[in-house]
Amino acid sequence: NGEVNYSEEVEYTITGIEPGAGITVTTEKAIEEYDSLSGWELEQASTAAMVTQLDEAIANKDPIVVTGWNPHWKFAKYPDLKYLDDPKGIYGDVEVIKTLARLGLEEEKPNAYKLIEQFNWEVEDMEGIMYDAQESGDEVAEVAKRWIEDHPDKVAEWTEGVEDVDGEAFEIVSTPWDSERASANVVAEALTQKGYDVTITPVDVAVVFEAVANGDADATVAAWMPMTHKDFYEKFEDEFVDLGANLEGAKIGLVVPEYMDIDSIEDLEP
Ligand code: PBE
Repeated sequence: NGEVNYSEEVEYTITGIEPGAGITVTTEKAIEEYDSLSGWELEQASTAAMVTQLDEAIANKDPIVVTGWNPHWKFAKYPDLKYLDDPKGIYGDVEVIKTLARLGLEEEKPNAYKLIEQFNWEVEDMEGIMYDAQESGDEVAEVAKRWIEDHPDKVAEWTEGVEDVDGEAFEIVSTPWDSERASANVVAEALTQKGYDVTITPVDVAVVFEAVANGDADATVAAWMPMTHKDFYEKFEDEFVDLGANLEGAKIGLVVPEYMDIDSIEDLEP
Protein backbone atom coordinates (compact mmCIF):
# COMPACT_ATOMS: atom_id res chain seq x y z
CA ASN A 1 0.00 0.00 0.00
CA GLY A 2 1.90 2.94 -1.42
CA GLU A 3 5.16 4.28 -0.15
CA VAL A 4 4.87 3.46 3.56
CA ASN A 5 5.03 -0.17 4.54
CA TYR A 6 3.53 -0.11 8.02
CA SER A 7 3.87 -3.85 8.34
CA GLU A 8 7.61 -3.66 7.89
CA GLU A 9 7.82 -0.67 10.22
CA VAL A 10 6.07 -2.54 13.03
CA GLU A 11 8.26 -5.55 12.27
CA TYR A 12 5.22 -7.70 11.50
CA THR A 13 4.33 -7.58 15.16
CA ILE A 14 1.00 -6.99 16.87
CA THR A 15 1.45 -5.50 20.31
CA GLY A 16 -0.73 -7.72 22.48
CA ILE A 17 -1.58 -8.12 26.14
CA GLU A 18 -1.52 -11.02 28.64
CA PRO A 19 -1.09 -14.58 27.27
CA GLY A 20 -4.20 -15.67 29.21
CA ALA A 21 -6.60 -13.17 27.61
CA GLY A 22 -9.43 -14.09 25.29
CA ILE A 23 -8.26 -11.47 22.82
CA THR A 24 -4.88 -13.19 22.70
CA VAL A 25 -6.46 -16.49 21.68
CA THR A 26 -8.67 -14.69 19.14
CA THR A 27 -5.69 -12.83 17.67
CA GLU A 28 -3.77 -16.08 17.22
CA LYS A 29 -6.78 -17.22 15.18
CA ALA A 30 -6.71 -14.02 13.12
CA ILE A 31 -3.01 -14.56 12.35
CA GLU A 32 -3.87 -18.04 11.07
CA GLU A 33 -6.88 -16.92 9.04
CA TYR A 34 -5.65 -13.76 7.33
CA ASP A 35 -3.14 -14.07 4.48
CA SER A 36 -2.17 -10.46 5.23
CA LEU A 37 -0.99 -11.58 8.69
CA SER A 38 0.98 -14.57 7.52
CA GLY A 39 4.32 -14.58 9.31
CA TRP A 40 3.17 -11.98 11.86
CA GLU A 41 3.78 -12.37 15.55
CA LEU A 42 1.66 -11.48 18.53
CA GLU A 43 3.85 -9.97 21.20
CA GLN A 44 2.42 -10.94 24.59
CA ALA A 45 3.29 -9.22 27.81
CA SER A 46 0.73 -7.20 29.73
CA THR A 47 -1.95 -4.60 29.25
CA ALA A 48 0.29 -2.06 30.98
CA ALA A 49 3.15 -2.78 28.55
CA MET A 50 0.78 -2.48 25.59
CA VAL A 51 -0.49 0.87 26.82
CA THR A 52 3.08 2.14 27.34
CA GLN A 53 4.03 1.17 23.80
CA LEU A 54 0.86 2.71 22.41
CA ASP A 55 1.62 5.88 24.32
CA GLU A 56 5.15 6.09 22.91
CA ALA A 57 4.06 5.33 19.36
CA ILE A 58 1.42 8.04 19.46
CA ALA A 59 3.87 10.56 20.90
CA ASN A 60 6.23 9.85 17.97
CA LYS A 61 3.50 9.34 15.37
CA ASP A 62 4.94 5.88 14.76
CA PRO A 63 2.79 3.08 13.40
CA ILE A 64 1.60 0.45 15.87
CA VAL A 65 -0.99 -2.34 15.79
CA VAL A 66 -2.44 -3.34 19.16
CA THR A 67 -5.08 -5.71 20.43
CA GLY A 68 -7.77 -3.35 21.67
CA TRP A 69 -11.20 -3.46 23.26
CA ASN A 70 -14.10 -1.41 24.55
CA PRO A 71 -14.99 -0.50 27.20
CA HIS A 72 -11.52 0.80 27.93
CA TRP A 73 -10.28 4.23 28.98
CA LYS A 74 -7.68 4.27 26.17
CA PHE A 75 -10.44 5.32 23.75
CA ALA A 76 -11.16 8.35 25.90
CA LYS A 77 -7.51 9.21 26.35
CA TYR A 78 -6.54 8.72 22.70
CA PRO A 79 -9.62 9.71 20.72
CA ASP A 80 -7.84 9.12 17.42
CA LEU A 81 -7.73 5.33 17.53
CA LYS A 82 -9.62 3.11 15.12
CA TYR A 83 -10.51 -0.55 14.78
CA LEU A 84 -9.27 -2.20 11.60
CA ASP A 85 -12.09 -3.78 9.59
CA ASP A 86 -12.26 -7.50 10.08
CA PRO A 87 -13.93 -8.87 6.92
CA LYS A 88 -13.54 -12.47 8.07
CA GLY A 89 -15.36 -11.71 11.31
CA ILE A 90 -12.74 -13.32 13.54
CA TYR A 91 -13.33 -10.75 16.27
CA GLY A 92 -17.07 -10.64 15.67
CA ASP A 93 -19.10 -7.51 15.47
CA VAL A 94 -20.33 -6.56 18.91
CA GLU A 95 -19.66 -8.47 22.08
CA VAL A 96 -21.69 -8.70 25.25
CA ILE A 97 -20.44 -9.32 28.75
CA LYS A 98 -22.31 -12.14 30.44
CA THR A 99 -23.02 -13.26 33.95
CA LEU A 100 -22.41 -16.96 34.65
CA ALA A 101 -23.37 -18.76 37.84
CA ARG A 102 -22.29 -22.10 39.18
CA LEU A 103 -24.77 -24.97 39.06
CA GLY A 104 -26.86 -25.07 42.25
CA LEU A 105 -26.40 -21.40 43.10
CA GLU A 106 -30.05 -20.55 42.51
CA GLU A 107 -31.15 -23.12 45.10
CA GLU A 108 -28.39 -22.43 47.61
CA LYS A 109 -28.14 -18.64 47.48
CA PRO A 110 -31.38 -17.50 45.85
CA ASN A 111 -31.06 -13.87 46.86
CA ALA A 112 -27.56 -13.43 45.50
CA TYR A 113 -28.62 -15.34 42.41
CA LYS A 114 -31.50 -12.95 41.89
CA LEU A 115 -29.25 -9.92 42.29
CA ILE A 116 -26.65 -11.08 39.78
CA GLU A 117 -29.42 -12.15 37.41
CA GLN A 118 -30.84 -8.62 37.58
CA PHE A 119 -27.44 -6.96 37.30
CA ASN A 120 -27.35 -5.00 34.07
CA TRP A 121 -25.72 -1.73 33.10
CA GLU A 122 -24.42 0.33 30.20
CA VAL A 123 -21.03 0.86 28.60
CA GLU A 124 -21.03 4.44 29.94
CA ASP A 125 -21.54 3.21 33.51
CA MET A 126 -18.58 0.87 33.33
CA GLU A 127 -16.41 3.47 31.61
CA GLY A 128 -17.40 6.03 34.24
CA ILE A 129 -15.90 3.83 36.95
CA MET A 130 -12.77 3.07 34.94
CA TYR A 131 -12.29 6.72 34.15
CA ASP A 132 -12.89 7.82 37.75
CA ALA A 133 -10.41 5.22 39.05
CA GLN A 134 -7.85 6.29 36.47
CA GLU A 135 -8.25 9.99 37.24
CA SER A 136 -8.56 9.84 41.04
CA GLY A 137 -6.01 7.09 41.62
CA ASP A 138 -8.47 5.61 44.15
CA GLU A 139 -8.98 1.88 44.54
CA VAL A 140 -11.68 0.51 42.23
CA ALA A 141 -13.51 -0.77 45.33
CA GLU A 142 -13.75 2.82 46.61
CA VAL A 143 -14.85 4.17 43.25
CA ALA A 144 -17.45 1.40 42.94
CA LYS A 145 -18.88 2.36 46.35
CA ARG A 146 -19.22 5.96 45.22
CA TRP A 147 -20.88 4.82 42.01
CA ILE A 148 -23.39 2.71 43.95
CA GLU A 149 -24.25 5.70 46.15
CA ASP A 150 -24.72 7.90 43.09
CA HIS A 151 -26.93 5.43 41.20
CA PRO A 152 -29.72 4.38 43.54
CA ASP A 153 -32.13 3.73 40.65
CA LYS A 154 -29.85 1.17 39.04
CA VAL A 155 -29.18 -0.50 42.37
CA ALA A 156 -32.92 -0.62 43.09
CA GLU A 157 -33.44 -2.51 39.82
CA TRP A 158 -30.75 -5.04 40.64
CA THR A 159 -31.96 -5.60 44.19
CA GLU A 160 -35.67 -5.75 43.48
CA GLY A 161 -37.10 -8.69 45.41
CA VAL A 162 -33.70 -9.49 46.94
CA GLU A 163 -33.93 -10.13 50.67
CA ASP A 164 -31.20 -9.36 53.18
CA VAL A 165 -28.99 -12.17 54.40
CA ASP A 166 -26.77 -12.38 57.42
CA GLY A 167 -23.13 -12.58 56.39
CA GLU A 168 -23.47 -15.39 53.87
CA ALA A 169 -20.26 -15.87 51.85
CA PHE A 170 -20.20 -15.13 48.14
CA GLU A 171 -17.25 -15.50 45.80
CA ILE A 172 -16.99 -13.66 42.52
CA VAL A 173 -14.28 -14.80 40.18
CA SER A 174 -13.09 -12.27 37.64
CA THR A 175 -10.47 -11.38 35.09
CA PRO A 176 -7.93 -8.73 36.11
CA TRP A 177 -8.74 -5.98 33.56
CA ASP A 178 -10.11 -2.58 34.56
CA SER A 179 -13.45 -3.34 32.91
CA GLU A 180 -14.04 -6.41 35.05
CA ARG A 181 -12.59 -4.87 38.16
CA ALA A 182 -15.31 -2.26 37.74
CA SER A 183 -18.20 -4.70 37.30
CA ALA A 184 -17.02 -7.16 39.96
CA ASN A 185 -16.65 -4.39 42.52
CA VAL A 186 -20.02 -2.85 41.76
CA VAL A 187 -21.79 -6.19 42.11
CA ALA A 188 -19.76 -6.96 45.23
CA GLU A 189 -20.85 -3.67 46.79
CA ALA A 190 -24.51 -4.26 45.94
CA LEU A 191 -24.30 -7.76 47.46
CA THR A 192 -22.48 -6.43 50.51
CA GLN A 193 -25.31 -3.99 51.14
CA LYS A 194 -27.67 -6.98 51.18
CA GLY A 195 -25.58 -8.64 53.89
CA TYR A 196 -23.27 -10.85 51.85
CA ASP A 197 -19.63 -11.33 52.72
CA VAL A 198 -18.12 -11.00 49.25
CA THR A 199 -14.72 -12.02 47.94
CA ILE A 200 -13.45 -11.09 44.48
CA THR A 201 -10.78 -13.39 43.07
CA PRO A 202 -8.97 -12.11 39.95
CA VAL A 203 -7.58 -14.89 37.76
CA ASP A 204 -6.88 -15.78 34.13
CA VAL A 205 -9.85 -16.26 31.84
CA ALA A 206 -9.36 -20.03 31.76
CA VAL A 207 -9.54 -20.17 35.55
CA VAL A 208 -12.66 -17.96 35.64
CA PHE A 209 -14.54 -20.55 33.59
CA GLU A 210 -13.02 -23.49 35.37
CA ALA A 211 -13.84 -22.09 38.83
CA VAL A 212 -17.49 -21.43 38.00
CA ALA A 213 -17.80 -24.80 36.23
CA ASN A 214 -16.43 -26.81 39.12
CA GLY A 215 -18.21 -24.75 41.77
CA ASP A 216 -15.12 -23.21 43.40
CA ALA A 217 -16.59 -19.78 42.75
CA ASP A 218 -20.24 -18.72 42.88
CA ALA A 219 -20.33 -16.57 39.79
CA THR A 220 -18.58 -14.29 37.34
CA VAL A 221 -19.82 -11.15 35.62
CA ALA A 222 -16.85 -11.15 33.23
CA ALA A 223 -17.60 -13.54 30.34
CA TRP A 224 -17.12 -11.83 26.97
CA MET A 225 -19.16 -13.47 24.20
CA PRO A 226 -19.80 -14.59 21.51
CA MET A 227 -16.17 -14.38 20.30
CA THR A 228 -13.69 -13.30 22.98
CA HIS A 229 -14.17 -16.22 25.38
CA LYS A 230 -15.76 -18.64 22.93
CA ASP A 231 -13.23 -21.46 23.42
CA PHE A 232 -13.47 -21.30 27.21
CA TYR A 233 -17.25 -21.03 27.14
CA GLU A 234 -17.62 -24.02 24.86
CA LYS A 235 -15.21 -26.09 26.87
CA PHE A 236 -17.36 -25.79 30.00
CA GLU A 237 -20.81 -25.32 28.47
CA ASP A 238 -23.53 -27.10 30.50
CA GLU A 239 -21.35 -26.87 33.60
CA PHE A 240 -22.55 -23.38 34.48
CA VAL A 241 -25.75 -21.36 34.24
CA ASP A 242 -25.73 -18.55 31.68
CA LEU A 243 -27.66 -15.61 33.13
CA GLY A 244 -27.36 -13.55 29.98
CA ALA A 245 -25.75 -10.23 29.18
CA ASN A 246 -25.04 -7.69 31.92
CA LEU A 247 -23.59 -5.24 29.39
CA GLU A 248 -24.13 -4.86 25.66
CA GLY A 249 -21.97 -3.06 23.13
CA ALA A 250 -18.48 -4.28 24.00
CA LYS A 251 -15.96 -4.83 21.23
CA ILE A 252 -12.55 -6.35 20.54
CA GLY A 253 -10.22 -6.17 17.55
CA LEU A 254 -7.01 -4.85 16.10
CA VAL A 255 -6.62 -1.16 16.81
CA VAL A 256 -4.33 1.42 15.19
CA PRO A 257 -3.91 5.20 15.47
CA GLU A 258 -5.99 7.21 12.97
CA TYR A 259 -2.86 8.62 11.33
CA MET A 260 -2.13 5.21 9.88
CA ASP A 261 -3.57 5.27 6.41
CA ILE A 262 -5.15 1.79 6.46
CA ASP A 263 -8.65 0.60 7.25
CA SER A 264 -8.65 -3.15 7.25
CA ILE A 265 -6.68 -6.10 8.59
CA GLU A 266 -6.36 -6.99 4.90
CA ASP A 267 -4.40 -3.76 4.32
CA LEU A 268 -1.53 -5.18 6.37
CA GLU A 269 1.13 -7.11 4.51
CA PRO A 270 2.71 -10.50 5.07
N1 PBE B 1 -10.27 -8.10 27.51
C1 PBE B 1 -10.91 -7.28 28.52
C2 PBE B 1 -10.42 -9.45 28.08
C3 PBE B 1 -11.77 -9.49 28.64
C4 PBE B 1 -11.90 -8.13 29.19
C5 PBE B 1 -10.95 -7.94 26.24
C6 PBE B 1 -8.86 -7.74 27.44
C7 PBE B 1 -9.99 -10.67 27.24
O1 PBE B 1 -10.17 -11.78 27.70
O2 PBE B 1 -9.45 -10.48 26.15
